[in-house]
Amino acid sequence: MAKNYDSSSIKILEGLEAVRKRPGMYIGSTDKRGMHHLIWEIVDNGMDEVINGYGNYIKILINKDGSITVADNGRGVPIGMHESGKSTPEVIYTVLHAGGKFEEGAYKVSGGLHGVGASVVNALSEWMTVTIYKEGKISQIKFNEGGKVLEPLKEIGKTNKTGTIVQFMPDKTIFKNCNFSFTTISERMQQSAFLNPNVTIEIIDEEDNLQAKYHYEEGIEAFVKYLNENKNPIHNNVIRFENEKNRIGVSIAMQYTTSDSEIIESFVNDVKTSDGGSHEVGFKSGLTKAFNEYARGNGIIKPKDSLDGGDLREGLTAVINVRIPEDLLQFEGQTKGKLGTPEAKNVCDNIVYENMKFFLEENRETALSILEKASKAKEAREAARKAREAVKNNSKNKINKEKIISEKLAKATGRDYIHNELFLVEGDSAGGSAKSFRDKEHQAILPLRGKVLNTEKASAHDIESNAELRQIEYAIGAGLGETFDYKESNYGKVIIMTDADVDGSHIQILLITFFYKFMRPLIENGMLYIATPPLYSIETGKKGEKEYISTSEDLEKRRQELGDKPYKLQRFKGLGEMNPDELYETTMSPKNRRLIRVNLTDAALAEKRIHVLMGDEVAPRKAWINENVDFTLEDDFRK
Ligand code: 1YM
Repeated sequence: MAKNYDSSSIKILEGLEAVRKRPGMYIGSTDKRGMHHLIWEIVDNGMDEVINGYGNYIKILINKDGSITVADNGRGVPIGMHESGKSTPEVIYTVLHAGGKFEEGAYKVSGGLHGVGASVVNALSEWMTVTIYKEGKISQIKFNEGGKVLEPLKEIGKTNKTGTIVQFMPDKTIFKNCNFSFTTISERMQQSAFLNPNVTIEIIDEEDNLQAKYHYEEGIEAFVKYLNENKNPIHNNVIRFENEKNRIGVSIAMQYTTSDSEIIESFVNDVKTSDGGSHEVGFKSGLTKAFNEYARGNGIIKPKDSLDGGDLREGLTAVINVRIPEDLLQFEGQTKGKLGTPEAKNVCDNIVYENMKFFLEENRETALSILEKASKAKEAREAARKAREAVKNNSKNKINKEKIISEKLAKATGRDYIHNELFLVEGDSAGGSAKSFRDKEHQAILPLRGKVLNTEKASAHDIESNAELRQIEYAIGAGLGETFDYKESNYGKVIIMTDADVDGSHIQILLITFFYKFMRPLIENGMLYIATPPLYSIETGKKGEKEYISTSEDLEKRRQELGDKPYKLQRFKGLGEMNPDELYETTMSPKNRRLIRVNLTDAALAEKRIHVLMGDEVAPRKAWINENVDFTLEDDFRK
């Protein structure tokens, strides 16, 4: 086609060019997360169609060439001419904010980051093809180079089906070194399927031969059962209620277990609110009120006493989905993961209060067992606080603690705790190296001997009787479990430093499990890190000049660059093989090191994953490892 750019198409290209110049403004970032955002944008359009009652099926393919295909069986994107003289699909996929559903006042149900839609995906793709089944015809339009029309909309066949298929190839010049992750996609799609009981979502990874299919008739009730799969419920039926007040719809499913954690997963218009917000606040206050009134009314506590909300939520797993019309919608926080809408608080409070009061009256046995659990939680909390005070005030204990850690721990001398770092080092030999060459003011070293205890099922008592974990607890000095207070930590960063092999990874997982279970606020506040030691060093030409390389891909690249030039390659089988100064320069020095921050984006998933990885059942662990762990690197070491 002869390209004849009129003024409107110049405007369009300028719009798409703006997206390419500052992709972060539209999709958050250009890393792996941003690249997955492209999929969510397209899937959201298909989900909206299903939520509006058209179609019931969404399929996502990770193709062998690295492109993504998303298909639905809805009405199909409109194929008529737009008033601009272009086809409607051309407008939808090239004009920012195009389409009826993006117009102001519209009710965008499953919102993306900014609800910017399909044209942003097109702008950030090498090519995109849209195939539409509608009105007896199969129509197709093709774009390339970030949204330029390659072939305008044309009929390519006949059909009696309806639906939309979008295939796109993310632009590699924008998303460098990114791959799509089957796990990331299927976890998110499973969540969508829980929230939308009508839909079936299938994910197929053609590259790695993986597939998953989600459909939950029971909706969020099935979500709660899924989250509680590895726990022991204290009542059989999931508590479930739904209501609407002041145009705000509230849907809740919850169940108590014997576990001591609290899991609340909340959503607004199907979008996860990771940082909670007014709906969660209302949920909690309504729940606390209902339980306290019931407990007082039935003589379980004295009229003037009250049970603490935190104690009443011990062992609770709840899923909250709130529907709020656009004009009331308000998000807060840097990542917009917190609901601000003030009206949602009272609505949730009222609905939860009324329904829970009714439930408790009708289910006396369940009410009593939850209240008994809450009183136990309260007692345990008070006992722990007293014990902690006692330990603090007991000088003999202090001396004992000192003795336990002084033998192993090389302390930092700096008094500014936030700037101090604790290295947990695999093995005495690497520990020795790290002790001899470090920044003594800010870096403390605690060597660990071999594998630490698997704490998946451990109690605080088990920790106290385990020398290794007790050393970690005392070195950090901020308590354990209930009594842990991250503000009292002796270190601003705790850094796990292990060999880059299978055993090292295992030790990392064991330690992360320990911190997750007993010092979770340390992770929540971004204080836990993993060090990344190099795998190779290369010496070329000048003596003493070494470069360090941390992946086998980088090594291959460097080798090709070097060609015939002579070089000396060293492979580090472990931290212990490095000289102390080498270990410091590559892995510990803030100048050169690369630390991975351990984060908890999703507490419920983290807990499930830790159970899968550290629990008794072998089959789910095997499946997870096969899917997510690439052993080829480690295998190299065994040759
Ligand atoms: C794989 C992605 O985009 N499906 C899809 C999109 C639309 C419709 C149906 C649709 C919507 C409407 C009417 C309407 C879109 N329409 C528009 C626009 N799947 C996918 N399926 N008819 C069909 O909202 O009124 C944008 S997307 F702009 F036409 F409204």
